[in-house]
Amino acid sequence: MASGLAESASQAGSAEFLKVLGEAAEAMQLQRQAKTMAGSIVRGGLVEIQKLDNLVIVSDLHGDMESLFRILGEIEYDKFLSNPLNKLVFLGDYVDRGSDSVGILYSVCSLKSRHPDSVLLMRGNHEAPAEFPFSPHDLPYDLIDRFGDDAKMIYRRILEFFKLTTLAVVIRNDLLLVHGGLPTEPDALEDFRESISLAQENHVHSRVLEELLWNDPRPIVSKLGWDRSSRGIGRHFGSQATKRWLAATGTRTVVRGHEPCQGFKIDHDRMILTLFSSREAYQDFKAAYISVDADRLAEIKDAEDLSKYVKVLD
Ligand SMILES: [Mn+2]
Repeated sequence: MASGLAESASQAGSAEFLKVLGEAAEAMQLQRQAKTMAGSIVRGGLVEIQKLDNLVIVSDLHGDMESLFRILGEIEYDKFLSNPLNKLVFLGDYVDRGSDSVGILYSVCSLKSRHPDSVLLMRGNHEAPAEFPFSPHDLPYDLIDRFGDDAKMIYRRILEFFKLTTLAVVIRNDLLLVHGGLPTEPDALEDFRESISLAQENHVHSRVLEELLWNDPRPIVSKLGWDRSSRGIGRHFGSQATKRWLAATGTRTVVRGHEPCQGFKIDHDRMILTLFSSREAYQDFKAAYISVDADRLAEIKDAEDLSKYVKVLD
């Protein structure tokens, strides 16, 4: 079954790709309008999962089909996704760097359209609005290779789809999920639900979207609580921001992606677990995912505890 999806993902032409992208976008639009998906509240770019059976978290894929389908095989995804209270959360960065960005987009959209209650697609910095320039951004060229004259129109539809992806997920009083990191401006925390749910709409005059997508944790930062990022966009944030966001959201551990590592790494006094799920374009690093059931998740104290449920692909 997994190989059937992988095959369609690598071969789909323009019409088939647009159909699957459109179905996923429609499912996400409907959930935003209804403000709900099974066991969860949807507030624009923020999803709060209240009821959960099992959780799988997949981080940056960057066009790496082999890693994605190894993970889907290991979790027996067809069975896993048939329970609406099982959640498969992708932390974003589907595209660029690896060899099949289009195949990854097709795959995650197909999963979302077939299992809208169980699949959650988050936004990475590689799914950013056009106002945030970054590199490498190979996706437009991959689209030309794959779809020729249709590439421009398909890219526009993909950019619209990116606006519907989720910016942060709060899982019960356990986990806070973002792609990059935590916003450092204190006003973002006054009402975290509002600042995250509207971050996409407000991104021209608020830093929240940029910081969620681009920030990285660092052990030591300036007295302001942040430093300029070596990425040229986003910030390095200190453990004070992490502490405040955990307190505001009532959670114990942050899970984020964005930085290649040996599958996972732990920062900020065990408050943050960084997960990475792509290997193809990162030969010196490892790919991993998290798989944990709701009862065990309720018992974890911090990122060190959570790391027991990280599965590193060999
Ligand atoms: Mn990233």
